[in-house]
Amino acid sequence: MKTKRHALGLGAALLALASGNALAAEHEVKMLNKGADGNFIFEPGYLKAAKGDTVKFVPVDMTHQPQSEVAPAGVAWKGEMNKPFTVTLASEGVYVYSCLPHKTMGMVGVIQAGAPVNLAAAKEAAAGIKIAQNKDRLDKYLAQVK
Ligand SMILES: [Cu+2]
Repeated sequence: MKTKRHALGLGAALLALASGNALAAEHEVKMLNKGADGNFIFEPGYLKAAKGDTVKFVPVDMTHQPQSEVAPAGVAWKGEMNKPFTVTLASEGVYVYSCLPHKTMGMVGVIQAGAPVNLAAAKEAAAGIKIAQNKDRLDKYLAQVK
């Protein structure tokens, strides 16, 4: 997992620390035809982040399109095919998302922003997602939410 902090001068960083402001991180999730754990997959499939962080979906391979399945506070989002897409994790909780054309192939992912305040509802909604292949992936990702 690659996490990139915004570049700040030391003075600004110290000021931010002194004032108690956490620096928002930008995370990357790759959209791949073939990954370390199988075909048609997001990497990382489970991502731990903080509220206020951003997640950039990177179209390493083509024909992928990220979309939310479950989001805290019901905030839905949808990227465009073959384009980088950035989501701000405005609400704390568990986000479950999928790739529109490859959802049934198990191209799904989980993002945890801060505390998993909606975990029970997220698990229930995730169980309703129709996945034909790589059925264990989503459960594996959700099991990492702590
Ligand atoms: Cu896809």
